[in-house]
Amino acid sequence: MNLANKLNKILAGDLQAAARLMRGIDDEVPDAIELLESIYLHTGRAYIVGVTGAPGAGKSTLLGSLIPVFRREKMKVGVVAIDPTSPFSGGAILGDRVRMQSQGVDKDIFIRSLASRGWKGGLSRATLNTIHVMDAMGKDIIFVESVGSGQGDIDIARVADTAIVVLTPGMGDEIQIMKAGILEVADIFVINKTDRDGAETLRNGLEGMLEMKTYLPDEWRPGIILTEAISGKGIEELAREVLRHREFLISGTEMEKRRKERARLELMMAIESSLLTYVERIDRDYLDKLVDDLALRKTNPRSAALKVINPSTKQL
Ligand SMILES: Nc1nc2c(ncn2[C@@H]2O[C@H](COP(=O)(O)OP(=O)(O)OP(=O)(O)O)[C@@H](O)[C@H]2O)c(=O)[nH]1
Ligand SMILES: [Mg+2]
Repeated sequence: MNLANKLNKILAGDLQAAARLMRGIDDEVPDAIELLESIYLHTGRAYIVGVTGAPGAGKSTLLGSLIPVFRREKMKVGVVAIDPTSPFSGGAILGDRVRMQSQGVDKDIFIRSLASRGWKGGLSRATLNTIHVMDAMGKDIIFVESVGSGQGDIDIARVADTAIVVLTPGMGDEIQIMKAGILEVADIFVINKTDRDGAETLRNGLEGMLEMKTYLPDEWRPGIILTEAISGKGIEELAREVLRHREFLISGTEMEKRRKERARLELMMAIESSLLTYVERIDRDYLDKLVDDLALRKTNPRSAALKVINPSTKQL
């Protein structure tokens, strides 16, 4: 099958074609990479919601209840679950949960789990690629579930249109909030497991922290939504808050700003990986010659490096 055919299948939302492409991308099959490149031009339509929080905070359970709300609105849903930490709450379980809720297989929900192997807390290339494929497939909304790990949260928030941070009462969350700097990145705070003690204390603590920050009249002030994911309490309200934030982004310049930020991040990541690939391919004999020149003090390391990166560079 040629590239155009494969592309059309993805754009038509073909699940098998998408799964095959994602496997191909994982294995770095050249055809898959080429297809991914052409897909990019058809992305940018999906709304991306990041859901982050400590392991076991209830992110998957929340999504299990939240997704049906969007499905009722006929929105097509994609879910990327990064690094399911426990075997009990991994992507497969999330899949089961969503299927349970939607009574049978719903082909308009596409879930994919990604391991964070070799990923140092930042945003992985695989996450972005998976988002792009789902976006091209015509998903209206894509949820990205990831475990909060300090700096990592910030990166997920950078690619999300709406960043949801899930907290639970009684775990010293106030300190966690301060430490991870999530106050800066959250668009919506969820206090889940409100059936447990301490939800009000946590809400007050959070409110107190939000009050310390001054918000301009046209600036978004993060809302705090109380939920009980297992029973579905607060879920409708959370869905409304997501849509309200989307309206806020669209009505001003914020959406464009976020999308540009994401494009910039992707460009920088692509430059980095291209450079790495380039460095790996440098002719070893040429390198040896430069090493000899250096050893004989015929040149200096910086000039030699510039010569490798850009052979037309004159001696600086
Ligand atoms: N009591 C109570 N338990 C909940 C609630 N929401 C989720 N849980 C439970 O908390 C546990 C963890 O829930 P998950 O949804 O798997 O949490 P997670 O944040 O996705 O976990 P990881 O993906 O491992 O980080 C499960 O046993 C859930 O049933 C809630 O509102 N109240
Ligand atoms: Mg989970």
